[in-house]
Amino acid sequence: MKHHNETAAAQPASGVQTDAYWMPFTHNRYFKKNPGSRIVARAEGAYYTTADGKRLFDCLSGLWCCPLGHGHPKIAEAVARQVKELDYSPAFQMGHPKIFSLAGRIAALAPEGMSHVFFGNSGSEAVDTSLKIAVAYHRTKGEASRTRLIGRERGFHGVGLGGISVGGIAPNRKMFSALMVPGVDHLPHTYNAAEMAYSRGQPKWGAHLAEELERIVALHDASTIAAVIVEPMQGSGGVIVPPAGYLERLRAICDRHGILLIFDEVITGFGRLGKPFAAHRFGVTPDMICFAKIVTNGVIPMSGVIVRRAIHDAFMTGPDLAVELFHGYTYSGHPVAAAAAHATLDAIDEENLFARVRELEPVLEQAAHSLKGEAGIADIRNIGLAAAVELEPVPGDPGRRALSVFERGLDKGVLLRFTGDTIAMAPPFISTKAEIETMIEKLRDAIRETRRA
Ligand code: PXG
Repeated sequence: MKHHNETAAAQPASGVQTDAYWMPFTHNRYFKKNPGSRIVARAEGAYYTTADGKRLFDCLSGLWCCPLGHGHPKIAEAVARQVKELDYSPAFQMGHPKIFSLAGRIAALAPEGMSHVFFGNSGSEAVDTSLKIAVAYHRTKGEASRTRLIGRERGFHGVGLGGISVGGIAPNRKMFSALMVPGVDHLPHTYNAAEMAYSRGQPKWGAHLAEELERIVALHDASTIAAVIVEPMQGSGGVIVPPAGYLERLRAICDRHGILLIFDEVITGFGRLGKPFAAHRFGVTPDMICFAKIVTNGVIPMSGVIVRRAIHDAFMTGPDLAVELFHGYTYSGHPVAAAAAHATLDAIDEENLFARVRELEPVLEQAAHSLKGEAGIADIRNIGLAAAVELEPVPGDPGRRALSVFERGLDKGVLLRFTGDTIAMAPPFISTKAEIETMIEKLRDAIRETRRA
C-alpha cells in the first residue's frame, strides 16, 4: 500500500514519470513538484498542446529555432524521405550529395567572400569549431603566438569549454572556472539602462564601447590575439541590440590588428533580423559566422561555421594526402539534417519569410513598446522579430517576478521565455499580426496580475 502511494505521489496528472530525467537549464525540483502545463504533447504551426490539454502560442519559436512553425509539411516530408533513402553516411572521408549542395547554398546566402562551410550539430559545437579554426588559422600562417580569444560580457556562446570561456554569463562559468580556456579576455557589454532604456532597434548610444578593444589590444599586444567573438545581437543575454556604429568599429579595429572577427549568429542566422544574417542587417562582414537553430527549423539538430575563402585556403597547403583540419563530429553534415535544411531554405524562399519578418518587425515593436508605463517594467527593447521586456525584480528575490509572469502566461495560453527577470519573445515568422498583438496583451495581463498578487 505504501509502495502504491509513493508511486502515485511521483506520478503527475500527465502520467509522465519525471524522476530519471535531469533537465537542462531547469529548476528540476520545482518543475517536478508540479509540472502542471509544462509537459508538451504535440505541436502544430505556432502552437503547442500540453499533456493537460492547453494550447500555447510559441512565443520564442521553440528556443529561437522553429520560426517556420511546427510540423511544417515540406520539412516533415523531406525528413521522412531522407530516412528511407540514406539515413546515415560516414562523415569522414565520405560525403553525400545533399551536404555538398547545402554548403554551397549556405555560402551563397552568406555575405560576399564567405565561401566554405564546416558542419556540426549544435550551436556550442559551431562556436568551439570557430575558435579552433581561428587559432589554427594563425598557426598555419606562421603566427602561432596568436592564441588569445576575446569574448564579451553577457555573451552566450553555448556550453562547450570554449563557449563558456568566451561567454560572459557568470552562472554558466563560475562552477567550471578550472576548465576555462586560458588566455581569454572580455569586452564590456553594451547595455546601459540610463542611456538606452526603451530604445527601438539600435540604440544611438554606445558605439564608443568598441574602442575598449583597442585597450585590450594595447594590454596584450595584437600578436597574441587570434579572434574576437560576439553575438551581433545578444540573444540569451536579453535581446541586447548593438549600438549604431559599434559593430563597424569592432570590424575596423580587428582589421587594423590582423584579428579575426567571429559573429555568433546561432540566433540571428537565417532571418531573425529580416535578412539572411545579422551581418547583412548591420552591414558588417565578419571572418566567420556560427549558425545553428533556424537552419533546420529545429527539426533535426544541425550547426556550422561559414568562413571566408582566405581562411579556408590557408589550410589547403601541404601534401594532398594530409588531413588539413583535425576536427569534426560523427554527425557533421548528417544526411537527415541536410534534407531538413534544404527543405527549410526552400520554404523560407517560397513563403518569402525574410520579407515577412521585416513586415512584422514594426508590429512587434509597436505592441511591445505599448507595455511602457505598466507597473514593474524596467525596459523594453526590440529588433527584427525579437523583443525583451525587463521586469523590476522582487526585492531580494531575483527571478521570482519573471517566473510568476511565465506561469501566468501558461494559464493564458502563451509559452514565454524567461531568464533572470527578463521576458524574451521571438515569435514564429509565420505569426499573424493579430497573434503578435494577442501575445503582448496576454503578457500585459500576466504582468498586471503578478503585480497584484
Ligand atoms: N550561441 C548562441 C548565440 C546561442 O544563442 C548557442 C551558441 C549554443 O547553441 P546550442 O545548440 O549548443 O544550445 C546558443 C544557444 C534562450 C536560449 O532562451 C538560447 C539558446 C539556447 C537555449 C535557450 O535565450 N542559445
